[in-house]
Amino acid sequence: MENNSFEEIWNKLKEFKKAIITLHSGPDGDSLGSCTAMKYVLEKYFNYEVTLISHDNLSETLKSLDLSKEVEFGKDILDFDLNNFDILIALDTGNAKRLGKNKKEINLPEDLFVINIDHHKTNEVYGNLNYVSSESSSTCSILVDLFQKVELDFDSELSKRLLLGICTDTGFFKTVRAISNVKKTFEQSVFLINHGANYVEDILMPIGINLPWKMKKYRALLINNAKINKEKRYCYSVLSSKDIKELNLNLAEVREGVQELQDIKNIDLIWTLAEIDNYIKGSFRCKSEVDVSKIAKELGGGGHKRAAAFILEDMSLEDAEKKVINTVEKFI
Ligand SMILES: [Mn+2]
Repeated sequence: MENNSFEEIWNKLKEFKKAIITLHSGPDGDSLGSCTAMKYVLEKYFNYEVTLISHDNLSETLKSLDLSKEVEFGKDILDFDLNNFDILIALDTGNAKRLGKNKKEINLPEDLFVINIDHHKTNEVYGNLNYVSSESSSTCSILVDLFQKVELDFDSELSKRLLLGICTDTGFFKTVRAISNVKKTFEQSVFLINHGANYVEDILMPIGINLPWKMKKYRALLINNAKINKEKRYCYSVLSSKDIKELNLNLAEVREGVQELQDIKNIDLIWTLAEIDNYIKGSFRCKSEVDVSKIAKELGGGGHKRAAAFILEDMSLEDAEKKVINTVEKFI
């Protein structure tokens, strides 16, 4: 399906006044960066009234940013009467069921206008206007393109918010996913720094090199629990709900773990399985040409070619482990 143009999206945004925006489930830096950047622009240029919510908490690290104070936590979009809003802006959310709380089903009111901007390859194109670019490093990167296209004046606050998403979604310029777009990722970062974002003070010090001890322990546990198949070049690690409760990790923090395994020599494909209350969250990363969004899709999830995720329900951790190995081996 064709994308709508940036002009169409921008002109549509001008028509409205009252928006609801939610971070996606288990929100990350790109979700926080893109949602707060969009809020900032709508308020500053179009006098919008923006309700910005997140059902799930951020990681301890992201929560410590001042930016997080703009978000009302613990609220889902379905806790609101959506008829009270002109527009829902979905950012960094490939599937409408991941808007806010992870849901089994979602039926949005038919007269609620939806704009969907995202970089997940498996985006289900559920908006009235859609812009999906799986080549982009992050949703923040797409917003840089959009705001440049309409010749917006980038100030330091906007630049900082957008740089947050680019840095975190590329794992600080390390994620293999960004290789197709390395030059653009760096160019956009320099552009944002030239427009007032302070990489060291705003991003690197508070997030890049500021991990809570529990996150380091989580990473150590992932390594200790890891199983490696040298011949098939994959590695995975499984965490029980007991492990996760002992470390006091929320969903956003659990989602950050998989990157710990992605730099192992002679391993192409990695995944983690984490038991969270009544479901199992799985995350893939890949360095080879295997498209993990396809594997995740077969397991009921989705994502990017080199980074994808899924949820398994009504299954023991042991059964989930077998099911994922069987599915992976069909693709490699
Ligand atoms: Mn993203």
